[in-house]
Amino acid sequence: MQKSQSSQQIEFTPWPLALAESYRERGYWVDCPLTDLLTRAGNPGATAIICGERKFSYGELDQHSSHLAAALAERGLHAGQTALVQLPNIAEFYLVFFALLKLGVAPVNALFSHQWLELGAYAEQLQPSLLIGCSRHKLFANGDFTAQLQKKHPYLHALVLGDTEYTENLQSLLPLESDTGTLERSTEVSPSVFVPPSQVAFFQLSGGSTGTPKLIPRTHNDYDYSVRRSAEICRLSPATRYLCALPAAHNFPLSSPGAFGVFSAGGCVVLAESPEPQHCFNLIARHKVTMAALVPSAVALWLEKNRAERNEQPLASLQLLQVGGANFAEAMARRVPAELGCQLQQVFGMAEGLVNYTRLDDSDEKIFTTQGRPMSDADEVRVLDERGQPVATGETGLLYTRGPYTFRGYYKAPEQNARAFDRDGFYCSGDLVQQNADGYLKVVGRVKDQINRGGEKIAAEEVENLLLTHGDIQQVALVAIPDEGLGEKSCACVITGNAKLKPPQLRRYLREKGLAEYKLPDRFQFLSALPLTAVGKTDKVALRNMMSEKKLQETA
Ligand code: AMP
Ligand code: DBH
Repeated sequence: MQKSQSSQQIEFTPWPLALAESYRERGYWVDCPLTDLLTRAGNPGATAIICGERKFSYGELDQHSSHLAAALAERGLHAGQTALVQLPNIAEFYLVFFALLKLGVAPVNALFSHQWLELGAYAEQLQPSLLIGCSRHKLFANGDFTAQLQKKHPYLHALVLGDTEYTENLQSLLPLESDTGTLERSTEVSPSVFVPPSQVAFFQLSGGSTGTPKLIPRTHNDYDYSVRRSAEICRLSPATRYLCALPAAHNFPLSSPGAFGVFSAGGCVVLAESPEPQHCFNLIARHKVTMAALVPSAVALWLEKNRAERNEQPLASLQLLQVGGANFAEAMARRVPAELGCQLQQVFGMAEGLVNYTRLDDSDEKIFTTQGRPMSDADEVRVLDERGQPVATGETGLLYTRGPYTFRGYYKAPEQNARAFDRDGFYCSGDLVQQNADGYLKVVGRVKDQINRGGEKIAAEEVENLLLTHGDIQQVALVAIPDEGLGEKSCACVITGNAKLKPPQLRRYLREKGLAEYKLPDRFQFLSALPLTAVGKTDKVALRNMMSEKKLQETA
């Protein structure tokens, strides 16, 4: 029986009709699928990706992704389904991404640092039909995790890529399970499915502030606009050589303007395994990289390394360094052009939508002291006090926003959505900002219960809930403590009746629960009571102050 169109569409909260129409009329939404990024620049022979010793042209990326899409279709995958993908910074990340988009299967791209707790939570929410992992990750080093997921989700197809020559692996993995020989595959096929560009293309990950990680549906139209506009602001061209050193799945290196922006302009993405300075400096020199994106903690490492290598010029080709994801100190911002010899751009963005940039022709003052202004004229920003009233220009308030690429609701999370959006559909990011008269924003703090560990976001509640399942823990609060390298680290304040309880035991406990390593508390502090607010809730502000004043001693 033919499935109806609506049953093939993935659920999401749409923009109100009138707004959607105005976004189209004003040219923000152009109703093109994101897969058009591969052909938009019109030069199939140009190199799109450099990954180690391998290069992929636009034509190859287009063709390989079509083959993969066709092969997956032969396996029974079809539009309207979802996929759970976890790949490191390798070309196959994009190849798989585009294959799934061509098929109309919406992926969530888990970060490579995620473990089974995160992946399991995404699978629970999405009920995916396909799992793609890589044996470089310990979860996929043997078949246990896959088998475990398949037990819960019996219709889950799984592809695990080996550790070398991934593309060949992808090809060889494609035959149906029952097949012994190779699969006959047309080289021309692109599965002819039609997912309207107003619909969900994929899911972005929220840094979160709740117990379970939340998923952000992103449509073709909204994401494509954010990519096009970002590429324009950053003046990308076919000559752009972009170093992707942050995790490829993250919204910043994916779309601000990130790899997708580079594809839209016909430039080249050079993949780095990590932001480690020596590795990146080698890649910059070897491939004449013109642009890179980093979090502040990585900038500090680059500056240090660059100082140590005084006489060499490893960064000679680098014209623009984008910095975002976490608070960036003005003093360090000033050092970027002075010491690395390239222009700085500050980026304040979120996987939920709104992205702010300092512009390339802004004054030094703006570039060093602000986190930029919204990329789009259609971005609506309100800075409100706790009663929902606008604050005066330049005063601190909560950031609320809506616009043509800011989502309207987390996936299947009505309670969370009721709290995260106001009556006018403005999303409250939980950031405390100041907006000056010409619209530039400074991020001065946050009210969401989150720790920003060098750009990696930790929802306090998620870690607290897990620790509370430990029989010896009566109460717990996770708070941020200042850290020179990362900006913030996490400290778990614990109340226990067991005087023998030690941090290594608790870390082991969390690891066994399948929690990502970066979410494990950096410190544990055993207390006899937690400070309370007037209404009896844990007073995290007081606790944070206590913890940062105290010379913390780990009872390891
Ligand atoms: P996420 O929800 O994981 O996409 O993280 C987005 C959050 O990262 C924002 O709401 C901010 O709290 C933080 N963030 C991103 N960029 C910056 C920046 N340039 N300065 C300070 N905080 C930032
Ligand atoms: O931190 C972020 O999430 C972020 C930072 C810069 C982001 O999503 C972005 C740019 O798009």
